[in-house]
Amino acid sequence: MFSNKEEFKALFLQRLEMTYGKSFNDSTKWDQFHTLGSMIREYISPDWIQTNERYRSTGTKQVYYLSIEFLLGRLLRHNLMNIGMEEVVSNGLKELGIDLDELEEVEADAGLGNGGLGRLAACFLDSLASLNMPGHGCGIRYKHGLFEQKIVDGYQVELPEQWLRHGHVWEVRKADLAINIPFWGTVESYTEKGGLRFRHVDAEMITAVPYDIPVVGYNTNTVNTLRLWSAEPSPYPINKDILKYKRETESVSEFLYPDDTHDEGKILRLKQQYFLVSASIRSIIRSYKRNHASLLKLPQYIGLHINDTHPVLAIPELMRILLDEEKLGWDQAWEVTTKTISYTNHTTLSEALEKWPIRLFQPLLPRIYMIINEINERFCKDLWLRYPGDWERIEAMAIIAHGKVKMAHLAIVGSHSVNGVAKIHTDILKQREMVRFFEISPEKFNNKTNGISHRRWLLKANPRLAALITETIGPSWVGNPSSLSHLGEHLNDQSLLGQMNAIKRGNKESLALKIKEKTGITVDPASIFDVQVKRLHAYKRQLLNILHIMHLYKQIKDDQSFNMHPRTFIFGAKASPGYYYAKKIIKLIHAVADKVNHDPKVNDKLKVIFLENYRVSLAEEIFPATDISEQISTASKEASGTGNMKFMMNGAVTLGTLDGANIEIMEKAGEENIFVFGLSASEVLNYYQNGGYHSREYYHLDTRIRNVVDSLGNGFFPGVGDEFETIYDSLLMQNDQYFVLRDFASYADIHKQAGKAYENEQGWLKMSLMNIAHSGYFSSDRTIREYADDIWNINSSPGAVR
Ligand code: 26Q
Repeated sequence: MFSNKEEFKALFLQRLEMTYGKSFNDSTKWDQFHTLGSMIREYISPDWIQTNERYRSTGTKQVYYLSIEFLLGRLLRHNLMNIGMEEVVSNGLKELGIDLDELEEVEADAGLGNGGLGRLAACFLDSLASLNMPGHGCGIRYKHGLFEQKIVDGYQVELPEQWLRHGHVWEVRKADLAINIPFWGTVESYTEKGGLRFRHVDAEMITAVPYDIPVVGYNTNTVNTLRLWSAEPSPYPINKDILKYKRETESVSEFLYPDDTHDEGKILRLKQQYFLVSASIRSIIRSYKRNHASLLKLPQYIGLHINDTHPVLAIPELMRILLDEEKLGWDQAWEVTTKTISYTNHTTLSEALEKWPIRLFQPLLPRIYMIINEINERFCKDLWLRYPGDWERIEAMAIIAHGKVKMAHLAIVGSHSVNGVAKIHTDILKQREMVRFFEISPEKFNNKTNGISHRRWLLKANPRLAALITETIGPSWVGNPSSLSHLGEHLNDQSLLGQMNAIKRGNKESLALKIKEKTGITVDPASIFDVQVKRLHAYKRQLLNILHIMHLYKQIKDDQSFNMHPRTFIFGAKASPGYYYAKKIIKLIHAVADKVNHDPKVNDKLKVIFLENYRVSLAEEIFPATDISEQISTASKEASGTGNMKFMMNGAVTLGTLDGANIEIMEKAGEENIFVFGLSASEVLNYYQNGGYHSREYYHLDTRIRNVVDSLGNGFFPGVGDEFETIYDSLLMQNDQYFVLRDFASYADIHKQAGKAYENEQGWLKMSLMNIAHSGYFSSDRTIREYADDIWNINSSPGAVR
């Protein structure tokens, strides 16, 4: 391969010309990107082989993280950085007249996820490999990732995303490892050695073809695998029109479902779930059997982790293999299954809890349904022994009830570990949402507060800040992010604070350029960059943010003496295509932006920006340029949040509610280094339980609220008719479910405080520094170590030093 700049250049030129049959001078950016990518992939290959060989020969336990989403983003820069070749390559390319930064932009984001849950899976893969831990990902190779968002006239329009148009340079297709997955058909019983057995017959087969992506650890020779399955027609006879069959088959891995809560109960989604789970587990067991004689020892060597309930069919599928193919008895199979499987819950929103109607489920997956039925009957019998006569409880806890399969119940019953993703979230699971399950198996429940890859979100996304940190406290934080805390010893280092300030300013200038290029609007890098980027959801309360901006606008207009530090409010958010209310909020943000940004009277004080098509690569430019991080969900609703951690690590100060991991951010950073407002989770839950909230009272009593709410419908926005009636109604007619008006005053107050604090530059920089210094806890390395120790029981397994 290559080990220095000259070798790199020579090989690069040779490869480019041989692959594309054109001279370097005629090559496109894309030819260059692809050449470089394939060189890096090959560079990684020997370590990839070695890693697999090491895991096999040492017989170490391996974990498979099953997830319907992996939101990887781009891999070029990340892989270069991890293998330690960024400088060699960047300098080599420069001498050829190529800018690595520009080449990086050619790569399409692998956007195979909706938001937090999918990005968490990607950060976990990075940490597993970087910690030399035997852990791999299993997912679906969607032909189209999350839709591309365009804004037309203030409305969201969705376009199919096209990340595979030029091929994915990191993947390796493994057609020889394809697996056929059966759907539909019936279950036949037969007897064998005197026992009753079952087999699935007359099924329609779909072939799952794996594409492997190497997951390269940072500064190590561990390379794990992300295996993504693609659906293709199988070579089996079929009973229907062949074109119809082809279309139906390929549709299984065509699109990622663009919804991050609502369970629509679509059969294709269920097909995707079984497709992922069955292909993954069959392939895992196939390779396990090459090295082990008995399936009874499976939990000693294999862990299967399910990312939310989406892959919960792993439980009945593993049972099916153990019962029908390996001929184990029920009790043995059940013990192996529950000891192998662990489950993470990511939400307490009831509309997000998956429930599948039996009438859809049973015909599609007849044998799997039978097994779930048996699991349910045995579980209900146990409950009956424990709570004799307590029908209400048994009905509420059953896995199958009222014509539906409850996936969360199956996940809890069929696994040995159930974890929430932040302390408060786990407490809510234990004390409320899953309290009855906690009562019967308290030992299963545990918390694993989320984390983020500090390598992607600080080292890669904010290289200048990373370099300054290294200059200040040495390089150890990269391997051990908790030593970022040493920054705290430099709180009074004027020169450090000054440099931090300059770096933030530089990052804001870059973002300002991007904003100009994308929207045509000029923003002032000296203004406070106040940012809310995340999926659009009522509970995340982008509405509270925009109503408050309307209030500021009115204040600036109405009160000549009103003074505040200039602010640039930045939004980025995709709404699920069918989520009418969320789309109205996007329109509202644009309507306000339109008015504010074109009013010269306020323009030295206020700008509102909506950045289209929020995604990982855009996020990498936003976090480093942010002053204030808006984390304003209705308390109790956001399970954890991970954007909050990315902002913190880049020196933004959180302005938020005591929800999700914000609480832990406050504990780490210190109460004086975060701006907290609003109802607490227990106050919110109390209102839900006992009533007592009347949004109209707040509307009538607070003129600020009345003013902004009225302007939703009184022609305040030129050209907008009864556009925002739904929003108005949600606040006043439907009693404001998410307590927007209840928290408004407190939100406005805390904004005032934050603005004042920003005026004290030294003070602000110190807050910022303290946030960075205490962000090490939120590295996904810490999270993964906790999963490894408490749930998976796996060890670091480093290779020999090269
Ligand atoms: C379910 C059924 C049908 C179609 C789609 C879905 C679906 C898809 C995605 C349901 C939920 C999701 C994603 C949820 C998610 O991202 N949750 C977030 O997980 C983060 C990581 O733990 C947390 O930080 C966030 O608080 C949580 O909202």
